[in-house]
Amino acid sequence: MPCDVPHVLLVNPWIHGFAAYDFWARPLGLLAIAARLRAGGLRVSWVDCLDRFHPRLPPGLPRKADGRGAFLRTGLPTPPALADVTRRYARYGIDPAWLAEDLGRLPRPDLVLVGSGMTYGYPGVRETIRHLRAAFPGVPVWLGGIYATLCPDHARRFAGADRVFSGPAETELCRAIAEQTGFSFPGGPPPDHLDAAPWPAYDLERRIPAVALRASRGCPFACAYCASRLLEPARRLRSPASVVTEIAHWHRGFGVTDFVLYDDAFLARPEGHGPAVLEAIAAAGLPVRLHTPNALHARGITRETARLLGRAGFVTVRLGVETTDFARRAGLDRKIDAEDFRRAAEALRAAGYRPPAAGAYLLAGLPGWREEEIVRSIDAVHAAGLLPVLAWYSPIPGTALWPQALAASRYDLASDPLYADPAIVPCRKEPFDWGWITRLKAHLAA
Ligand code: B12
Repeated sequence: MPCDVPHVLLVNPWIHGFAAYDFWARPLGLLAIAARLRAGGLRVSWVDCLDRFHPRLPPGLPRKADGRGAFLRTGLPTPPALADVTRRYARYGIDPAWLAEDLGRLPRPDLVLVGSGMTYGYPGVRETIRHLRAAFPGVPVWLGGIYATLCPDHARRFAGADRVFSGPAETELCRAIAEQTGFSFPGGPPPDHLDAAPWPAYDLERRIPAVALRASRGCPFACAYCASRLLEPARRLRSPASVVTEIAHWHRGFGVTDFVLYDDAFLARPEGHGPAVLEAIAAAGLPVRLHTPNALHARGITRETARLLGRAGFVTVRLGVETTDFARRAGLDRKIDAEDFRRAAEALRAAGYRPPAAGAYLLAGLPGWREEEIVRSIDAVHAAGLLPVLAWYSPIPGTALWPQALAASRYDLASDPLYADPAIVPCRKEPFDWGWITRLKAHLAA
């Protein structure tokens, strides 16, 4: 490899927070960028602070055969802004000393790229960047990803990066790398050519517990609580053949058996796309399991699609229901109505899906929502034969619900992304009743 080829190090940062578990949380965005740079001829290295298979990890970290598992958890002092929270704060991911060792074994990079996840996890991003600077003084560190996109000003002030990119920044990033390094390289297809983009570089990982992929980008809906439009403004579809070829590649070449769909609205408009993808996966007949931790669009579940889900190998199926109080949805979303929910639940049951494999997400902690309303939704989901799964609301700047979230919170939400942590139920006024969460959990289990 000639030495004038730039060496780019990509780093998946730690998560800091009150709770984190690997529910198939794969660094899809950063690995997609790694693949693009590698295809462009750059030297690429990869370090994952969330590595659940690091050789220095003590044995016994809980793992499931389907790709999920616990991160190493190390207690940290609670940030002063969250001093009132009685839960324990932690770093999730590998020990900083192991990171330092791993970085010490790498040749000095010309550039470091750091990804970011949930906005409220940013202290983990900041700590990661601090360690990268100590290991490679003078090397530029650039930041992108979800936190960088949703809170760009905050990221510029607090993350400690030299440059912050927002949104699907593939094209801008490749141009900036060429400018920074003086190395001109093909930046790959434009982001809307989904079939032509190189597959995320999961092969850079020590072990691939599961592969996350997308059959589409963007969302046709504009729900008041969701940031999808801010992160991915355009809806674009991938061909069924491309999805199947990627699954076969990871299965046959790397022995991956578990696959996760990260689509925002799989089975949503255009109606034919999702079923065509399912048909193609089923026709390939690969012995793989698929999971949808990010939910399926319930309106797209008919008796036929439910059967197809089973034939394609979908094991864990979640519907995005949010609330079964359908009159409550005005101003929030127009995704589904009572009839859609009834039909989807009935179709899943007819196809043989049962809890806990078949579940429905319900939002909890939205501004103004009362405990008894959530309890009613839990009961309705149980009655429909599905597992209710609570998704606690995380307020996001730039979404339609943000002004109401600001008004409903006991914190100054706008002052710090830490307050977007769903684990602290930020959109409730004081005195906050922690028993609320305990009671809902007990009701879920009942
Ligand atoms: C898949 C997904 C999940 C997965 C896990 C994802 C993960 N890896 O952690 C699952 C289902 C487990 C999940 C769980 C949750 N999620 Co979620 N999730 C998503 C979803 C749908 C897609 C994220 C994704 O991977 N996108 C695909 C990749 C390709 O995009 P990307 O990472 O942004 O990368 C692109 C760019 O950002 C850029 N990029 C990335 N890195 C870098 C680096 C550099 C240097 C550069 C230049 C560019 C760059 O390039 C990439 C290609 O364009 C988003 C919504 C959305 N549409 O984005 C919500 C979203 C991120 N989730 C959200 C929430 C609320 C949650 C939960 C809290 C839900 C709950 N209450 O339980 C949990 C918390 C999980 C946790 N870790 O603690 C919120 C974010 C909240 C916040 N405050 O940040 C979002 C935005 C949805 C929403 N409500 O609007 N989630």
